[in-house]
Amino acid sequence: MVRLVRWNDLRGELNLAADGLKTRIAVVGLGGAGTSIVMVLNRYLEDKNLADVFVINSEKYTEFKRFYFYHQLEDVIESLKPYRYVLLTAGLGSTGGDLLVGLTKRLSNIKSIFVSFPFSVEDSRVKRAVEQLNSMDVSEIHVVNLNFLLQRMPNMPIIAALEIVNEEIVAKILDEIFEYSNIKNPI
Ligand SMILES: Nc1nc2c(ncn2[C@@H]2O[C@H](COP(=O)(O)OP(=O)(O)OP(=O)(O)O)[C@@H](O)[C@H]2O)c(=O)[nH]1
Ligand SMILES: [Mg+2]
Repeated sequence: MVRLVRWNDLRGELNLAADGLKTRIAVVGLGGAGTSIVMVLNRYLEDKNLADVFVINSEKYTEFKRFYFYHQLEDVIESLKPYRYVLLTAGLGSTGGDLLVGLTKRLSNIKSIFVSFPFSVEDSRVKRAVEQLNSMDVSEIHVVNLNFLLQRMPNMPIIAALEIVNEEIVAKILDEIFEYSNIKNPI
């Protein structure tokens, strides 16, 4: 007996993006925080053909297939133009945040943005983060306020708490990747 399945389910089983084999989603991590976030994302994506991960940073601490230094911004913009959906992630108040804002002004395919808002003690970063948020004209901006960490996990070392935040941001990014791919989130 031949088993007929719904196309969306078959596409999911085969790990295909919505319009065939070509990946149409790019996720870009900018700066130190953005890089840490996409490193977690890479662990979940493995080599599934669901999204292409880009990294833009001043230093390269590990091997990435699509790595760009800050001065290569024009190259990364050209590489991102063909994608249907581009998702950006960074810690605001930083160089990575400035570059993220820059990308929103240069690309018309940015679908959503995932950022963290700095701790109150990071004085100058807070001011810069507010400016960065105010200067973006993107409807889907998801912000994690790092100050809530102090209430939620007051006794946790900061590095461990940030790792949990990064996992939460990645979960949201994965939700969107699956939504755009028309695949039920299996995770
Ligand atoms: N979500 C998240 N936020 C982080 C993490 N590490 C730092 N941050 C926050 O992100 C802000 C920016 O830090 P980085 O991303 O390292 O900054 P950068 O883009 O490398 O740029 P500069 O340090 O300004 O040169 C910090 O001030 C923290 O508020 C992380 O692992 N995850
Ligand atoms: Mg840094």
